[in-house]
Amino acid sequence: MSIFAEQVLTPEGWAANARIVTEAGKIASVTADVEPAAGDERHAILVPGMANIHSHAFQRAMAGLTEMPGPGSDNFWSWRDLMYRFALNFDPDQLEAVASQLYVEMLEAGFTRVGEFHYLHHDKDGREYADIAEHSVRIAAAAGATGIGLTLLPVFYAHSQFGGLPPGETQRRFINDIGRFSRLLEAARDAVRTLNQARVGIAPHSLRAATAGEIAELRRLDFDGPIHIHIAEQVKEVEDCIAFSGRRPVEYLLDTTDVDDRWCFIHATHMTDAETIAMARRGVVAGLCPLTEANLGDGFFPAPLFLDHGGAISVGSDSNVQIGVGAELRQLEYSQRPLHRARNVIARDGRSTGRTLFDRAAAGGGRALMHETGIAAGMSADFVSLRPVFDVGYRGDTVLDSWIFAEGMKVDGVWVHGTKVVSEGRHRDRDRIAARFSGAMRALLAA
Ligand code: NGQ
Ligand code: ZN
Repeated sequence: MSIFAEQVLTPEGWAANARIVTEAGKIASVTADVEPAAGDERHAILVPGMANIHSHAFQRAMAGLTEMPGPGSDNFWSWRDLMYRFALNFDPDQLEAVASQLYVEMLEAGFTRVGEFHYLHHDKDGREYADIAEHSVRIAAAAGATGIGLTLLPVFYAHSQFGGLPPGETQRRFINDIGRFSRLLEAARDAVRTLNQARVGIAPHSLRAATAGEIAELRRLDFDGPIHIHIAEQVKEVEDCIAFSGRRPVEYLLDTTDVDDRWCFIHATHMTDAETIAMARRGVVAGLCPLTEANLGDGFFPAPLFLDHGGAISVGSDSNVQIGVGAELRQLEYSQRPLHRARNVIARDGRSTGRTLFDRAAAGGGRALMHETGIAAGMSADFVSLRPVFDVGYRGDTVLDSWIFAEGMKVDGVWVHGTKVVSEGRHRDRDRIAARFSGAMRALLAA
C-alpha cells in the first residue's frame, strides 16, 4: 500500500509531500519532497497513532451515569462503590460488546493501541469461569474484531487495603492469589496469541490490592512485558500508606521494589518533589489519565518538575468517560494552567504545546505499552490522517495545536499494522458493533 500526504509528522519533524509505502504491516519507506505516484492514497496530514495506556473497558458502560449527587459526600470512594456495583452485572457477552464499542471509539479518535488494565476476571459469584481467562478472551476478541492493537495487562488483585487486608464482598470478581493468578496469566497469553502484535504485561492493581511481597512474587513469574500499577491517585491513599509503612506510596514502591523503565505508574498524582524526581530518574513512565482524573477529582500531576527531570509521560482514558486524543492532551495541559496560573506549561524544546504533548505522549505511551509508533521505515504501520475542518492552510505544529485545542482537525483515516480500520472518520464495522452495544447496554441498565 502507498500513501501520499502533504504533511507527515516523522521522528525528524514535519516532512512535506511524502510517500509512505507499507508492506506486511510495516512501513517500508518514507520519502519526502516527491510527487504523488499513480495509485497513492492521498491525504493532507499524517501523524503517528497514539497509545491509550490505561483503560478499564467495562467502565465505558457507566460513562455519564455517575454525575447525579448522592445523599452523602460525593468523591472518588463513593464513585468507586457505584462502579463496584456496576461491575457485578456483566456477563462475558456484554463485556465483549462494550469493549468492542469502546475500541471502535478509540480508533475513531486516533488511538491505535490500548493498554487494557483488566481486572474483572471472574463470574458474578466470584468463582472462576470454566476458562479462567474467559474475560481476557472477550477483550482479545474485541481487539481482534475492531483491529486496535492490544497490550493486555491482567491485573493482580488480592486485598482491600494496605497490610494485606481481606478483599470486600463487592471485589469478588477481581480476586486471585498468586497461584490462581499465574494460571490466569498463562491463559491470557493464550487468549491473545492469534492477535497481530499483541503483548501481555502484568498489573498489580495498587498498593492496596497487592503487598510488596506479592509484587516481588509477580516479578518472578516468567514474562517480559510492561508492569503497570495505580499509585498515589488520592490523598487518602497517601495517608493510608503512611499509616501502614511510614512512607508515601511512590516513595514506598521505589524503596521496596526494583522499579525500572518497564514500569508505568498510573496517575502518580500526589508526590513530593523528591518522589517526582526519583520517579523520573528511574525511567518510570507516568500514565496520566487527565479526563478521568478531572472527573474523579483526583488532583494535579506535577508535570513541569517531572518533565524537567527527563520524565516520560503518556495518556490513558481509564474510566472511559470520554474518548478523545485531543481531549486527553488538552485536559492534561489545562490541569496545569490554573494550578500554575500560566499558559503553555507543558511546552518544551521551543516547540508548541500541542506538539510537545503529542510527541511526548506518543513516545511515552509506546514505551509503556511496549509498542513504539513513528512514521519511519521499519516501524509498525500505525498512523492517522487528519482532515482540516477549514481549508486555511495550517502547517506544522499549528496542525496539532489546532487539533488539540480548537478541534480544528478531524480524524479521517486510521491504520493499524497497515490495515485501514477507519475511513472518513468511521470505523469499518461501526454499525454492527454499535447495535450490539446498544443491546448490551439495555440489558445492563435493566439489571
Ligand atoms: C479502578 N479506578 O481500578 O477502576 C480504579 C478504582 C481503585 C481509578 N483508580 C478502584 N481511577 O482504585 O481501588
Ligand atoms: Zn485505572
